Amino acid sequence: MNFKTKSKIIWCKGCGNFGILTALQKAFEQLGLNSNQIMAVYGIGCHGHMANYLRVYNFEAIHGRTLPVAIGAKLANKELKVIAIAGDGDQLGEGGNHLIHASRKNPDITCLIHNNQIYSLTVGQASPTSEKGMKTKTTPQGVVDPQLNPLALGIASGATFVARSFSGDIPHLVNILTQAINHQGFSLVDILQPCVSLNHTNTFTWYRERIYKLEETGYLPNAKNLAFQKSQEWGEKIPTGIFYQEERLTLEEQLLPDKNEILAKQPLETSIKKLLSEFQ
Ligand SMILES: Cc1ncc(C[n+]2csc(CCOP(=O)(O)OP(=O)(O)O)c2C)c(N)n1
Ligand code: SF4
Repeated sequence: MNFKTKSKIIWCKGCGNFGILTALQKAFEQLGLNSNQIMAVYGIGCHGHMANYLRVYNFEAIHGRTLPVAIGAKLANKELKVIAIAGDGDQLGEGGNHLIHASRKNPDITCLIHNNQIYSLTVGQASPTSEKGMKTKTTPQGVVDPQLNPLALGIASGATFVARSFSGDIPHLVNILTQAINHQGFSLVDILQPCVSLNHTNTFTWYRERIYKLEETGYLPNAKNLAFQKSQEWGEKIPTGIFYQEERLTLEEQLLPDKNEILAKQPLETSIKKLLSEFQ
């Protein structure tokens, strides 16, 4: 199945988003999925341009609100694979609250954070993951706040699959994405995505000098306390891989236990006109 569209890609040359697009398309192929089985919901940002490049059902939500829309879509049609595609500003700033509650509720959806550690579409303001001391348009004297840690937040809030990968390592990213999409429950993937135009600190080289793979160290992602501890590692060495995974009932399994009950396929028993008249 071909997941490419004919749209002209307008990301900057060398942008880390290219690797994520390629890896996602490969992951869908490896999982044997068709375009009409997948729904992607985007925030607003450079990452959101992917809505034009990925041939699946696409919905561009408003800034920070990918997850409520994605959860609604999954509840309406649980046969769909639903992927929320967000930026670090989008998901950890404006949409931070939604990440906590999606992790807690465990809907069977996947959330990808294109983490370029800056607000890119609006050309370079500090985001919640910008490095301390980094000079940006909103922090001319350097960021003073500590970085927000998406993995630690996901683990602490109850996410049942928490992983990190790098857009410069496509085989690793494909592997993590296939496992995240296959996971039954809320899967959170923090993707280190260099923004070559606006973030001159966290470059491809910077990451390559620091990244190592948890799976090559004998690490097992089944202990929450250890996962939380590992998620704190950042700086000289940056771990990637699956930090934590557990099985827990999903939101849909609890709210819609009948496997055959697909809300979107039920006959509409009410008159929309009558319903709307109640709000006039
Ligand atoms: C509620 C709201 N606040 C602010 C904006 C303006 N805005 C649009 S995109 C963006 C930054 C996007 O940064 P990020 O989410 O990190 O995505 P990136 O562009 O880096 O992919 C901002 C602040 C908006 N559209 N809506
Ligand atoms: S500004 Fe940064 S994130 Fe946006 S397209 Fe260019 S390199 Fe990519």
